Amino acid sequence: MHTREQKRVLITGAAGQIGTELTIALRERLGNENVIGMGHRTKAPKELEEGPFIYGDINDLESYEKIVDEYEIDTVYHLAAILSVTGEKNPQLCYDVNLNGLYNILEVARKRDQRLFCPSSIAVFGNDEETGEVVLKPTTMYGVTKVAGELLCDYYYRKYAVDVRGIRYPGLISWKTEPGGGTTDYAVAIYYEAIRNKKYECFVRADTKLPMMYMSDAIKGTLDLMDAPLENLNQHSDYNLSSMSFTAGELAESIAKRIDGFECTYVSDNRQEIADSWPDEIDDASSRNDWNWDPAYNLERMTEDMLANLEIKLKEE
Ligand code: NAD
Ligand code: AKB
Repeated sequence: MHTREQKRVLITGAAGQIGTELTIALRERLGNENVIGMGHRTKAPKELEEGPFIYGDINDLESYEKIVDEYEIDTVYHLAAILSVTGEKNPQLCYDVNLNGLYNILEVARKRDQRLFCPSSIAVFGNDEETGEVVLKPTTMYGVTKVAGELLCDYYYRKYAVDVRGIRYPGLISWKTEPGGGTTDYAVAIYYEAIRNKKYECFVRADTKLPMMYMSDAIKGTLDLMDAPLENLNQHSDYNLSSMSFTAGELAESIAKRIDGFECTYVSDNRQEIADSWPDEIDDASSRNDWNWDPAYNLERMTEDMLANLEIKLKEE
């Protein structure tokens, strides 16, 4: 079975950190009118005004089905979710959106033979209490929903042949749309504060090391996985993806090299515990082997690009 062409695409969570940039990238490929952004409560970003942008709730099955049928959607990039920090504040909402919402997306895809992209996260991992090894035993509700979501997606592939694919993204760093509700958000906020105030108070310790990735690599990975021939894939919803790992202290140093007088201080809060439960590196050999994953950015290249783009963006605000 080969990979089917995408003609009419829906992106849930289109106003979010990844959704904004993925919508732009897909519109460049398929044409503005063929890529429908779906927001929930967040206002549509200016960059998405060129094409259709509608509002919907993935937990409202009937209205979601209407949207999919009205626009004759054949592929869904399902980015709507509740992230780790918000998930710990409201575990019930996190479960509802990340699992009941995903179930709706999968059921609609099964009945209409749609292709799906459903991302996961490094949050699926946790440390085994006895051995200290990194295992699929997350301690956050977000992580629990992400592991269960991967299993649910793989079930739909095996049982119903729904072509659903997914990546375990690391913490994503970008300048177009600010992240919110995540543990890795400090790695974006630090750039904004470095430019605005030359100082940042980081909510994890300086030695906290996590896998991270620049948004343009994440978008490239997403498109490459969706383009890959189905027969090349040995996994479906749980591809590890990595490009760089650094400590909060190393991130601050890479900024201080470029912004004279920048100072970062560190005051851990409850987000430290979440960060400590995640691995500091992940092995992405299967993505490299199965669909030629090859990231372009390291920490220094990313910092150059982030600062250059944010300087312009913040001047215009
Ligand atoms: P985001 O929080 O920026 O955007 C998610 C969007 O989902 C929000 O705009 C929100 O309005 C929408 N949403 C929430 N509830 C909804 C509902 N009931 N119906 C419809 N929409 C709803 O998230 P993001 O960072 O762009 O993440 C997108 C996906 O990538 C998620 O699955 C997330 O778990 C995954 N991911 C993100 C990162 C990262 O660093 N950004 C890392 C790993 C995995
Ligand atoms: C979060 O911190 O919750 C996300 C993620 C790594 O999944 N950025």
